[in-house]
Amino acid sequence: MQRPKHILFVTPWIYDFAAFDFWMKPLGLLSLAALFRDNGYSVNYLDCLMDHDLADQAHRKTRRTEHGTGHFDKEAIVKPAPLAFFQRRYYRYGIPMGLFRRKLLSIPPPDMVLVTSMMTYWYPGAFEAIHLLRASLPGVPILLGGNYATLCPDHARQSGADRIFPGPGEWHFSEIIKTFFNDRPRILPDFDDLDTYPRPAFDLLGRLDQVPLLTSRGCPFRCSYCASNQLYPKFMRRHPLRVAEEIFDWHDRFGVRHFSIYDDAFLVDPPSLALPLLDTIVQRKANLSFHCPNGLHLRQITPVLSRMLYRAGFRTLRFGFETFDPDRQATTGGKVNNDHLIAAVRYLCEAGYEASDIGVYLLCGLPGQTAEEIDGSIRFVQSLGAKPYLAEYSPIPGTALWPEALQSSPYDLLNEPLCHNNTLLPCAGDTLPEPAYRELKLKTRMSPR
Ligand code: B12
Ligand code: SF4
Repeated sequence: MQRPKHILFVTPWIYDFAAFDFWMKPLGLLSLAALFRDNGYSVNYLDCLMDHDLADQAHRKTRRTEHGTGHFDKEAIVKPAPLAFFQRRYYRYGIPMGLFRRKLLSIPPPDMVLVTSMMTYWYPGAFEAIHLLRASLPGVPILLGGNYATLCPDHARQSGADRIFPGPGEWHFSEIIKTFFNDRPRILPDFDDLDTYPRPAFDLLGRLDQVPLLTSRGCPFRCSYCASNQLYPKFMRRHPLRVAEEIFDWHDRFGVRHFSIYDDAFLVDPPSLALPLLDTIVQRKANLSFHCPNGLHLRQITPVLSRMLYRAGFRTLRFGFETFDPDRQATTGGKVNNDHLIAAVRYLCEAGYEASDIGVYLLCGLPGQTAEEIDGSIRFVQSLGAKPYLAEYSPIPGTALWPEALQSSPYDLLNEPLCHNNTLLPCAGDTLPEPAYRELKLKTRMSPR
């Protein structure tokens, strides 16, 4: 009998001015690993961001929280030429190069490597990983996918990968194994039914401090600054009971107590997903904690939903509010208005949350946005006792706001994804000068009145 083909999955380093592990795990890449494994392939995982091997952690300088966040190890590096002008240090976040090479040698030689990518402006990490893999594994096909490959496919063709695969990897699975191994799939999900997709192979990470959940793909809204619809044109959800089964399975088999929610639209239409799911979690009395680093929708918050979120253990709440300016709320997609925020804070507090537990994302640096607008939004959030967080705008190719982003930015957004980096505030013009931005950032840290 033929030995099963070995497939290696790689999460690259992050090259950036700042990066923090805010419940970050390679959910998409490990979903593909699960699909390969279900089809009889043997799979391995190499994480450039973190060493998951407990026996090999002596080099680590950074600590992690017990709920699954923490700093990455990092090394200061020379800025790439397009960012040389920017007065901040630039880092490679993740494990040392030497450890990467050692780990690569310690696993069975792969027959194929799949590299993922997340932010468009993190591509140097993917390029570096591909370069090193190519040098160590001559002749082995290296494939690149993920958000960068989906949003900047032409640029990604310079990565050195043999092929790039934009969009959900599941859609390409048959083609990949046919092209490279002349194989045919034994098991394929029904692409229109998320309940048939395999669960991400997080077991490959070893000890699990937290597990991210994806109960849906896409979003029914169409906000002008957001990539959700390009990445997942159709809004699809899982059955709440399948999600509950997944949660309790991670808990029962791996002792996981902390979960993060990666959905773009977790709370949309609560009776069809959130309410039955929360109800099942409450019934189990399993003492779990849930964290929502990716913003939740405010307009769905009702007294009932607030109580259920509280009782089910939703501890880290972040909502996408973006601005208190009604005109901008309307022109960017109309997902929320000020009354939604006022009502949500009231209901959540009545349910048991402290107002300061309620994190509210505010977009900062949109084309034409003024410091006064952002200041007003911060004050509005603080006047309710909630906690504002600035989300610096990263322009994304293909979004409705992209043409305006190109016009407003002094940088070459079109040809150089490094310039999408939100730290640059690439589309903030004279209406948001750097000192004003720094002052606003400080204001978000002041205690609410
Ligand atoms: C969860 C999330 C986060 C998490 C972290 C997640 C993580 N794993 O690292 C948190 C909350 C921390 C986060 C933070 C930010 N995020 Co974010 N995030 C997301 C989100 C919602 C989901 C990502 C995800 O896991 N998707 C689900 C899985 C299934 O998809 P996937 O990983 O892409 O994998 C699939 C395919 O890509 C493909 N695939 C993947 N790899 C490979 C490899 C091969 C070989 C193949 C064939 C296929 C393939 O197949 C997979 C399965 O279908 C996306 C939006 C989205 N819907 O994707 C935004 C998104 C990526 N984030 C974005 C932004 C702007 C940010 C922030 C900058 C926000 C801010 N202003 O502060 C920060 C930056 C963080 C930092 N500097 O450290 C933007 C991207 C911007 C850009 N220019 O690239 C996105 C697209 C959201 C948006 N509004 O448009 N984010
Ligand atoms: S509601 Fe959120 S996820 Fe949906 S399109 Fe708007 S910003 Fe994107």
